Amino acid sequence: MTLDTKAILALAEYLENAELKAQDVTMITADHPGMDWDDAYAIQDEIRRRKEARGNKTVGLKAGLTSFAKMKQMGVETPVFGFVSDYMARPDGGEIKHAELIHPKVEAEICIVTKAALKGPGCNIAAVMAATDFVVPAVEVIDSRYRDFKFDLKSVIADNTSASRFVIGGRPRNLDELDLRTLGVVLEINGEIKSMAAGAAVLGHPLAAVAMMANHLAARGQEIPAGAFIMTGGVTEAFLVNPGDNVSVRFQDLGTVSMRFV
Ligand code: OOG
Ligand code: MG
Repeated sequence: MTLDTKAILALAEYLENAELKAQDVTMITADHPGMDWDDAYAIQDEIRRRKEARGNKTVGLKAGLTSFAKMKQMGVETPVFGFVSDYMARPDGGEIKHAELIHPKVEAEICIVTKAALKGPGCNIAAVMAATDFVVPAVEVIDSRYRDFKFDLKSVIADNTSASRFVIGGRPRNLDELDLRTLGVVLEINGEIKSMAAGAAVLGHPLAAVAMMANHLAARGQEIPAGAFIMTGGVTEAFLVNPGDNVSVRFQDLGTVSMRFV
């Protein structure tokens, strides 16, 4: 840690206000070039504490920057971890108010719900398979609070990995009915195919993102609890959306997730 408690609290407030008011801000590393990974996650933890103190429930954990497409798009090489809150959820087929957000982008995600806790270090794909209750598809709406959606890793971690909205849809399936590596995903906006990918785009296997998350949490004295909803990260690159856009993502064997921006 290089930042004191006062700075952590102030930066959490700065970033959370930017989210809640939908106003972009400058990257925090510009003013705090020496901040480290622990500082970044401490700021994110404080944002989570603020939301929970206000009565918002933390309803899921997310991995981000786990696919090669996303790492390339954002110019980074390391996955990041964050959380989603109850108020971020929107129904499948529903509307998302664009004006509540800054510059939202959509991305397709393969998600799981756990039936047992996962504790690192040493967590691997097999352990994640054993702890997976079911697989469910989602679309994540990310909305970096940073100007022009430009950030470095520490800034985006502090900003809760751009978490903003998410839509769970399709149909849940058991893991033994699926091959998550070859599972195809087609993302369409207004009926036009924007991107296609397979699950293996996420770290070779989407469950590798969950193992990585368990090991990341272990280093911080935490674990993934049973019953946790976990998003493994965008399979394709993310796409900017505008008011009026219809987004529909088809997941092989898992159905479709759709939403409209108004
Ligand atoms: C960071 C969050 C990335 C994903 O699935 O890759 C993310 C960002 O790109 O703004 O959620
Ligand atoms: Mg994501």
